[in-house]
Amino acid sequence: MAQDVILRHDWTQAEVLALHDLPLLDLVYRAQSVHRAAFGDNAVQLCSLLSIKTGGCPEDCAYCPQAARYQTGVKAERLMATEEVLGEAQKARAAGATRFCMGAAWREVKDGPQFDSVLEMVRGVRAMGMEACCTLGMLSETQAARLKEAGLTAYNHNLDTSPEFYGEIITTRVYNDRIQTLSNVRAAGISVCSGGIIGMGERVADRVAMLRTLANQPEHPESVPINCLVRVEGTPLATQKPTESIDMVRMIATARLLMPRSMVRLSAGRMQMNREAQLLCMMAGANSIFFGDKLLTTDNPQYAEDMALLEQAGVRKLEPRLGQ
Ligand code: SAM
Ligand code: DTB
Ligand code: SF4
Repeated sequence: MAQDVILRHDWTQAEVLALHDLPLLDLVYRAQSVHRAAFGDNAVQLCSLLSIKTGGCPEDCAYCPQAARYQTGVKAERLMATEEVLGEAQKARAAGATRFCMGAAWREVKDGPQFDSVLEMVRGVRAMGMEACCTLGMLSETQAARLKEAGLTAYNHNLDTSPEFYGEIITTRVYNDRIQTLSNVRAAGISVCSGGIIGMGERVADRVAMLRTLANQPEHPESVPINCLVRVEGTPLATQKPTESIDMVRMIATARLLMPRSMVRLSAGRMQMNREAQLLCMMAGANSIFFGDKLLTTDNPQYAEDMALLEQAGVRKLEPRLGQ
């Protein structure tokens, strides 16, 4: 049974750093205790991700293979046709997905036929009985309201890193633009999905500041994706040194302690992690993964491998949380 947990929005940097830097097994133990209190068990949500509009993005996010300015081999494509997207959604549902996330390599949403198509896709996904999530870049309050009206469950918009380090990674927008979009999403009554990436050359203080910023929002994001940088050739971050899996575990556990009731998603970077490391992330409070052979443009573990891992560990798959 889920028990009461305390939700705080006034974390200090020192408090969060102290949690993050606990001896690893103490940290994981505490995170798992909070996780059990908040969720009752260790079920994992299976989410499916589809790039509905790939590449050609005008932004300069240093990690991203879809930025037009980097030569990464990702071809710019047009927005996929609605029927094609819904066909993929159907397949994802048959494979066990409870949430279908659609990503577009846009700086921001523009009103017009393309946005109208996205609204149709959202309606179609909801009609299949799955949660629908979009990540389309910046969004106005009116656009958020239209997505809500179409039935959108959640909107993904990552803070990516700390306010201090942000300018080292992206120069074509500012941190506050991200916060503003999150607030527009919230105002429309859509669930917020927001997290970040580690392994971009940031300091531990930046990782901690990012988690603190997320937790100190007026409401915790309902979903917090923690990504490990996928180092893609052609991007400025291609030569970063690989991230230790243990660093992912620390981030996930700290996110779980700060935001007890949020879904914490072990997102990009699973290709570099062995099965044990992934299970340790789940022990630390990760209760959601993207499954399917591709994320947006990069590889993800094979479906059969993921199913075998969950089966072997006896991890239950979460049912959809519709109506949120
Ligand atoms: N264009 C929209 C935006 O930036 O909000 C939506 C799509 S964008 C690809 C979604 C998120 O994917 C980014 O915010 C970033 O956190 C994550 N991402 C992109 N490239 C990544 C990489 N190479 N490794 C890890 N995460 C990545
Ligand atoms: C998130 O935080 N991670 C996902 C999802 N939200 C949209 C995207 C990961 C992308 C990894 C690089 C790629 O496949 O292009
Ligand atoms: Fe564009 Fe999003 Fe990639 Fe940045 S992360 S370059 S905004 S697709």
